[in-house]
Amino acid sequence: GSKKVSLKEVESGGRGLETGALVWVSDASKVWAAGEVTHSESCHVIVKLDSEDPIEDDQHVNVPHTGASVRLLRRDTTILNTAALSYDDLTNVPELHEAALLQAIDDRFQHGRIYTLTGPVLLAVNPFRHMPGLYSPEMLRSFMNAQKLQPHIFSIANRAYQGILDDDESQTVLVSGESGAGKTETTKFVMHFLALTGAEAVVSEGEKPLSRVERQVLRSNPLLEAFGNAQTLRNHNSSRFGKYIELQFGFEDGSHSLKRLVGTRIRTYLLETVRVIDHQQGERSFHIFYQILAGASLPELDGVRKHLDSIEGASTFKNLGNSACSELLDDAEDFQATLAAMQTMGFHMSEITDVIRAVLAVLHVGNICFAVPAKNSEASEVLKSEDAANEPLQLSSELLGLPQAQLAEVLCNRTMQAPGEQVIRMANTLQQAAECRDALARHLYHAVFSHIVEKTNASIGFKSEATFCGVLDIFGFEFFKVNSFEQLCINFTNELLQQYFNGFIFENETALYREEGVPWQNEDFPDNAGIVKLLQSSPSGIFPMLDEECFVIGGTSGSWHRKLIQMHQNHQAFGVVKLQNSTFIVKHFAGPVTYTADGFLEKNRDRLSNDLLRCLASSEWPFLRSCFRDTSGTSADQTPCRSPPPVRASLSGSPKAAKVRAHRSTVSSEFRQQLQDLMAQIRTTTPHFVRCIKPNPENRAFVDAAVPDPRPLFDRKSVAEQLRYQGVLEAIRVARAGYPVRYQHFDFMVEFRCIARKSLQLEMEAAMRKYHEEGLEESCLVTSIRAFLQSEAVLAACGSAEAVAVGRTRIFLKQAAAGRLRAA
Ligand code: AOV
Ligand code: MG
Repeated sequence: GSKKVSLKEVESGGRGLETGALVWVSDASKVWAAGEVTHSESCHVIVKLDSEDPIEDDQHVNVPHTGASVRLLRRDTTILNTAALSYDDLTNVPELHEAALLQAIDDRFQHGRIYTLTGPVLLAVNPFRHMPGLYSPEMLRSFMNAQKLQPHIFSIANRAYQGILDDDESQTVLVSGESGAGKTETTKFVMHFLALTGAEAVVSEGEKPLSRVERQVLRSNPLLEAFGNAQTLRNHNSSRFGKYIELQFGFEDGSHSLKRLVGTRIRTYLLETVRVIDHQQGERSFHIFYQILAGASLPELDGVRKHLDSIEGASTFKNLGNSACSELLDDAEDFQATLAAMQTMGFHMSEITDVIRAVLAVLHVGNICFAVPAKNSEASEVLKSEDAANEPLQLSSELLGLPQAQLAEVLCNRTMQAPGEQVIRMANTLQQAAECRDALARHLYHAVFSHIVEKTNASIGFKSEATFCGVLDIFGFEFFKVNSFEQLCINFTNELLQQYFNGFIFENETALYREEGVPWQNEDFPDNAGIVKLLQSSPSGIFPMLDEECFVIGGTSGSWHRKLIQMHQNHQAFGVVKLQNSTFIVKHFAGPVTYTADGFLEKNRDRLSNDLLRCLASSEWPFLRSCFRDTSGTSADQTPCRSPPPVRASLSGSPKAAKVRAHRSTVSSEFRQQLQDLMAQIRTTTPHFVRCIKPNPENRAFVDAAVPDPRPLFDRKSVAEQLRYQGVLEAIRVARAGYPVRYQHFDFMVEFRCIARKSLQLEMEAAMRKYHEEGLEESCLVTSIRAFLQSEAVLAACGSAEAVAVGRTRIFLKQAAAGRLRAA
């Protein structure tokens, strides 16, 4: 069949493609399909597609020069199959574009090479199975103190460690990727390397044991995962919160050469507490619930024995539903690890009991049901259950250390008080009572999670001043069928990180040109500042407007939405969908996302009523009191009461700003403040970027030979999408905007010396031999390359002298010049 193809993209400004040229043709399923030009004429070229199936007829594509939607890119022979394996760093590929990048990662992955470098950025494709030897002690040791950056996560970790050691500068490893791409595993490999390398604990003989801090840091992972991770449709161990871990290093006593872990601080972001209430079919709530149920018979749980014995598995609890078991997880075994981790973190038995008691309370509270009382249809009362021994209200109030009547009262009623007036008591409707109950369960769970994080931080300890390596494991860009407040927060985070990444790539490229001694002016720099501003600038950004609406009397998500449209309808990065009333579009860096405005206000307020707060703070259970003490102020009713954020950022603004925030705090304002602090801190460090990639949407493992599967293991379409929205392609585009084609000196001579006249050719070959065999300096190559470039044939082919620049280690070429040289 023949496709209509535009030649606009091809060899921009060149003479087009010569017969025999190898090309990539844009393709619906493969993204880019390999082909070869078999005819080149004035108005079109004909491309023969490489066929994987030898029996199938050769496919030819007729590509007219104008007016079509299919694209062509030149295909480098060097990027073909096994040759690509030699490219550990893709910046060495002469022509790097989307097709070449995709092909290289694909080929490398098929050969079990899950890591690839593009300059300083590490791409990591998730193999979804154990890779023998890839993270062994020998492997780890081989990266310790190594100078050259290699495509491996240990190499990145080592580089960060060296930065701390040699330059005494703090570092950050920024890990990104979609759900299930491998961010958390990657983070753990980094922590593993950093803990062991400082302890020199990978050398089996004379190995130094891990210190308390090192052990605790490693154990913090299973602990946080038990409380903050859950099985989702995309990942059986999905982190439902973001985290930034600062690993601090200091000289060991008596040593002035080795720095090892001396302290740590974990900060967490946006725990997805709604999961406590509800989850999709096929997903689960947080691991800890199932772990407790699976380990119910353990003596460690004797403190809550009475409340465990009445439970008949997950189905006892409305909020867990039928999501009991997971084929991919062993809850009983994991619970042992959770308990062990808590012990390592210094939790006493009574403290462990407190935590488990609170988790059980969350479950029992979820079981409380309401009914409409006979005499008042606008009110609600707690529904008595038939099983008197297992009354949810009673079990909840016992666990919470509150009188039953008081708990029922604050769920079914609310009080209000205007300044200087009497307290008015109002009945909650059935729905309001249920919302109240759910808010209680969510806030209680959040408090437990915060407590775990705080306790972990307190046990490990944090030095007020020490060089550190931060590791950021935070939700990637998200878009679903329906997108809400959470997605806007997450995508905003990604805009900020992208902005930072763009700046880094730009600086890196500028430095490269400087080092090569090649002048470079690039104004074509991808910039998402406009979108960031649309989201956050005060007072008319999307978030500030949302906050404002939360404090306007009678404000609703609808009124906010109307104001948004009025304010931003002409903004480049903003859009509306016709016929979809409550939606709006934000044109994110990674692509446009349609948000549904419903519920934004409520989610942003997320308040626990003051009545409930006062009630919780009056509990006879000290643990609960301590969780809600700080937030149960008698302040004005408009204070949205959230459980305390895990750890207050150290860099928060002035005390005045903090005070104002306390009064008008919302989820988004608090989160944005946290993010601002985070970015400010990251900016003081040397960054290292890891982009995690999910090879296929089904999480199928690398080489599953036993089961023949027609679906590709490496789904090029979804990988290409990930590369795009993680900014990898954009980074390459920017990097190559000036001179898209680059050759190492030697490779350049290999490729083009045949154009030179005989005598020059011999001269070049002599230089190449000397360079290769005698290890001569690059400069001897440069001399003959300069002579080559000044020869008439070459000058004629390149068009102008500016089309080629000779750098210290590379030759830089404009696209057209490269095309003409190849055709010459
Ligand atoms: P995520 O952190 O990026 O998702 P994970 O790090 O949890 O993803 O990885 C998902 C699963 O992929 C893990 O449970 C492992 O089974 C597997 N995996 C990841 N990296 C590797 C690796 N290098 N080698 C072997 N298996 C690996 V989410 O937290 O859902 O956004 O919210
Ligand atoms: Mg994760």
